Amino acid sequence: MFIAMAMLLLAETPVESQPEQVVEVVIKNFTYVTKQKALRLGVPTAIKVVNEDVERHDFGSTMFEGIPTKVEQDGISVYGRGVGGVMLDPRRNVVIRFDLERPGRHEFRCSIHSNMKGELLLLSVEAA
Ligand SMILES: [Cu+2]
Repeated sequence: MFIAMAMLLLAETPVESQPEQVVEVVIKNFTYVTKQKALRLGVPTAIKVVNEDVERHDFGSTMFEGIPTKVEQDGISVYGRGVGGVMLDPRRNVVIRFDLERPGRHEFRCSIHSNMKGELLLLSVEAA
């Protein structure tokens, strides 16, 4: 099974001028490998996707639907709403920037290799 699970913890308190929070997704041997730390809602978020394989892969997800998203690579940014995903040639990487607004379960998958799937679980954490 090529499933990578990521648990992303979200605090409910919005914080202004928060530095960007980063999620790394490495694609290696037809698997999504994620490194994650606790994330907060309403804070600028960057997903860095690195394709270490010699195959082309996709990072596709509905998690960006309807929210302003910026895709950056080699000094070029593509921005807008309704980003469906990003295709990565071998050995390429990309940064996807957006603001986390919706807690919940967000699946991502490779449209080229149907057995490649991963999931980001965005949990809204109540302050004690
Ligand atoms: Cu793939």
